[in-house]
Amino acid sequence: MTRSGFVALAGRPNAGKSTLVNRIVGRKVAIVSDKPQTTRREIRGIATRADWQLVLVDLPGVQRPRDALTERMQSRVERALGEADAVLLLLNGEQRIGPGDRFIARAVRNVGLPAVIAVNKVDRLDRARTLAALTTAAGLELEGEVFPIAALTGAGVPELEQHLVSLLPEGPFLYPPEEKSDLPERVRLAELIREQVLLRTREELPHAVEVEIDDMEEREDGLLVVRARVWAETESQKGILVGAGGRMVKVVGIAARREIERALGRRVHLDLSVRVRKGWRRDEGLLDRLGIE
Ligand SMILES: Nc1nc2c(ncn2[C@@H]2O[C@H](COP(=O)(O)OP(=O)(O)OP(=O)(O)O)[C@@H](O)[C@H]2O)c(=O)[nH]1
Ligand SMILES: [Mg+2]
Repeated sequence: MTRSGFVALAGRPNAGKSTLVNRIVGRKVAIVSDKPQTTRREIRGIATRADWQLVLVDLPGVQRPRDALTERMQSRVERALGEADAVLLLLNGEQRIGPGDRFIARAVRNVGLPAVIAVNKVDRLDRARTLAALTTAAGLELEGEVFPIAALTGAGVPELEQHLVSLLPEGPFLYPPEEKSDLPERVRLAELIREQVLLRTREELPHAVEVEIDDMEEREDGLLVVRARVWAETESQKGILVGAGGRMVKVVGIAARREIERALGRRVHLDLSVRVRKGWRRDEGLLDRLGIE
């Protein structure tokens, strides 16, 4: 008999949720950055072995909603908790437990699902600090085991994975075994471009950027032409994204093209343009089109 089911991955922004999903799935299904609120959509990462299928629901980091974008991110988290078989609360071992963690712990208690806590980034902690982090994690009063892990290096991840699998109900696989993620291809590629923008921007800009694939066209010589739009909210943001003499958009384009070529396993021509769309984060129609629901 096989086991399969959904584990919702909750935690504050930057805890390392997407890094963990990529580690368990064994492929980059969710983009990662050192900026908070990197993940905007719910992304399902699917790990399949001979007798189990674990679907990890990578959620946006929980925080206080500020606009239509963050409101959608928040309600996505609540809905996902309602649909999961278990919840994994990921804590950043480098930080103290804060109101954000308590808020999530309370939400998890309220849905009454089996819960697991993982204290992440223990590669950055010595033994004493790791033990202290595990003790404070236990103080969140969630019933369930606590695991020390480093999603980045993989330390402790196999033990956590086995435990999560043991919480899944018996049943048939939910996705074809070769499927790794549920994101439409265009969104996956747009995210790879956004990741390159995040790597190179600071402060408000990472939050102000969204990427949309306009068009994908196969040329006769077999080259795939991808046209994408990078949205900014203001002209000055656009100026930064384009860069002096167009240097920034060029560097982003080259790096993103490499990522896209790796993801698709084929040669690609990437055509990037930067556009301004004032207040896109409050534009419900655009958010719908971008698949942020
Ligand atoms: N040292 C160390 N860094 C880590 C580890 N896991 C994740 N990180 C780093 O932490 C940062 C945030 O990682 P993400 O996976 O994007 O975090 P997230 O929880 O998905 O963040 P949001 O999508 O914003 O909610 C990145 O710079 C990662 O490289 C870890 O185990 N050790
Ligand atoms: Mg994330």
